[in-house]
Amino acid sequence: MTDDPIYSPSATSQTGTETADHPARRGEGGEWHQRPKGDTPPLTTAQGAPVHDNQNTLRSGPRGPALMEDVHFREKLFHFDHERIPERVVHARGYGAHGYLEVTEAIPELTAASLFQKAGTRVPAFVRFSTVAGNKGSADLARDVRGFAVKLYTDQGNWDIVGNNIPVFFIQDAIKFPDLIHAAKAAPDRGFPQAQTAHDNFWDFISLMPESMHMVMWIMSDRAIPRSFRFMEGFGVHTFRFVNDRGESHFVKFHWKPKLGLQSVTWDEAVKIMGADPDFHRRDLWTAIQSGDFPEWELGVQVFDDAFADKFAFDVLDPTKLIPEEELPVRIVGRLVLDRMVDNFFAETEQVAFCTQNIVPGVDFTNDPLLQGRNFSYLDTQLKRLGGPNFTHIPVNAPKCPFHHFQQDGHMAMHAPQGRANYEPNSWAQGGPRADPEAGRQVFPEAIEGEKRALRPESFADHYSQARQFYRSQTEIEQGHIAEALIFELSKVETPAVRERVVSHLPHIDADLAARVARGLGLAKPPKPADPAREPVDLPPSDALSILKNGAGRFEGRKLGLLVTDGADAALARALQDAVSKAGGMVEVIAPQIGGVALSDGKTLPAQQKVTGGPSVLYDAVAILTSAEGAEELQGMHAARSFVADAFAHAKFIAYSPEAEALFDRAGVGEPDAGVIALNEPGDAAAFVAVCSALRFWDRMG
Ligand code: HDE
Repeated sequence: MTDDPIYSPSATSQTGTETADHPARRGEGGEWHQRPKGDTPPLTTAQGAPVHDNQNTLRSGPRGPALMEDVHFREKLFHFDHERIPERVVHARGYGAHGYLEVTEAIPELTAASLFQKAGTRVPAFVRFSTVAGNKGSADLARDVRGFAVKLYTDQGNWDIVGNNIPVFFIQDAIKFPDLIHAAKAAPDRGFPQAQTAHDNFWDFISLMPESMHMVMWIMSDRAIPRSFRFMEGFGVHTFRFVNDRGESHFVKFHWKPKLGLQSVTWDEAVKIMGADPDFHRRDLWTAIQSGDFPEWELGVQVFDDAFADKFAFDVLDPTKLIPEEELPVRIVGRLVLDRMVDNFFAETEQVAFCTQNIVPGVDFTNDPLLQGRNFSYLDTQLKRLGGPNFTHIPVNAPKCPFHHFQQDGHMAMHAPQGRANYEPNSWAQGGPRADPEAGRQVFPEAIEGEKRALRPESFADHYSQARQFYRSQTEIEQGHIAEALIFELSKVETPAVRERVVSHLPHIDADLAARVARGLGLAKPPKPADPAREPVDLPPSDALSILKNGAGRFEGRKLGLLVTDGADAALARALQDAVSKAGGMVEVIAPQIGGVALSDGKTLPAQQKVTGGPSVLYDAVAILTSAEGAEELQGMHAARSFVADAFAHAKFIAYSPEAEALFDRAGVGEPDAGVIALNEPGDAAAFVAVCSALRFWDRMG
């Protein structure tokens, strides 16, 4: 069905018309009752039979009971009743898009994977971003890890890199995953809170799991409240193996680096965005792709050998550790571009089934205990979620290369394999496929020995050193955000002993951080530090771990909120629009009415938001252009005053026309600073947009 109003909505009130006297029969009434016209296809049942009435159930007499034999009615409701499938047990809230991976550097010396043999090779990709803890309908800006799952449709089968936007994880062994997720999700007795970790169960569990401290630093940092999927990194997390065609293996960690740089929102913005636009991230991706502004990431690899692994300070199989880029640079080997939204959210984004065990020849697993557990879990979960073993028949999950196997039958089988050979070996002429030792997976013949025991390796025992390294690699502003996030979350914890137990881990990370959080919680005295399994050590700071040290340095892909009133200077408005568009950004116009405003030249500037629906938290920078009367009108509007006050509080760059100045006072904004810029003439617009590439005027928060 197209968006065009083929049917007249005015006719939707047709109810209670006796079938025999139906307007369509009488050849009158709403256009939407009429027979299909032109190329409008007839409505049919799922069996293909044309439907004769889609407004009234078949009944006995005009006010009598409905009849069982109304097959269309029964089929319609039967199908509707079964529209939902179980949501993902984690990562339920997500958004996907299509694109491709282009290899920019061939690496045949590292891997036999066909896609890496030649620079320029492109393979189709499907990516789904997600939050972990919330339900399907939760808000996008929850403080949470973001999933970054990539399915690559190669000519050797599907390869899934099911990663996150944070390079480490909470736990070291998959056996703890259900506990972690139970603790993080809504409490079982009360069914809340949802999509947040600011509650007793989560912090109780965390306080008893020192191995989670490194990840805790990441989720309390601004990484957990990204501005957009487009401005966040992705990581494969585990150490994998590359295996080349000589059977030689290297370890590898996967990275996705956003072309437009990193950017996050502040916590106060996140809280307000969740109310103003719970779909903020999905709308952002949708808008970018629909307007041809295709998001792009570089694919990077950190490749190392046994010698590096042996001398590295931590176990490379421990998923709570990363390898700093300064110690092992990331080599860029490809680019991932998302250039097409799905046709149908359910068919593709909801039904896509990522599985860590989907690898291609040339890529192999390591013994990371989390990865080993995941290799069981993903296949298992799809069976429940998608209702049977044939989920690879769903187009988004099907390989795009030829495939031949003897798996058969089961719920919803879509393929009709031919011939009698459904086993192997067989001696039939058309005997079907056979395993190919050369083309098939090259399992790295790692020598394994050891006693069969349930234990945690000693080499996984240092839980604090990398947490300290992460914290100390942040700018002061970012460190402040981590401390504030911890104070916020722990202030929602009702049990004092849990708050204190969390704080007892912090001195091993940083004494100032511990003192600040203790003060912020009003603890009478700092708790006794927890006993570390191993004393932490100081590691060199890594600039790559900070968002602000890797500032985007551009306004490209960002959004300016332009608050205007009738009579605003037309030349200024146009100059701003031009300057933003030249910088690769977008302008959204906010006006007292959605009908837009008449600018000083009498022309209408259409609006996309009414002031009450377009708070400044939705934008990266704002401009306020008014006439003298317009400024007065805005001063009387709470939403307009909040627009300015919030933009100021969130350290945004703010441009204004001289007439709008009085609004700052009324909004309670302090002394305007160097981030608040007057636009006296159209020529000032480009300079303002250039300043905006710093994204925030942090001095205001310092
Ligand atoms: Fe997942 N995870 N996970 N996970 N995970 C799922 O699979 C699991 C882990 C990640 O957009 C589930 O299809 C276990 C780490 C993403 O569809 C499930 C363990 C990382 C997605 C599952 C982990 C991830 C999932 C739920 C501990 C980052 C969403 C629905 C051993 C590297 C994929 C589903 C999508 C989804 C299990 C830990 C990333 C239940 C047992 C570490 C991005 O199979």
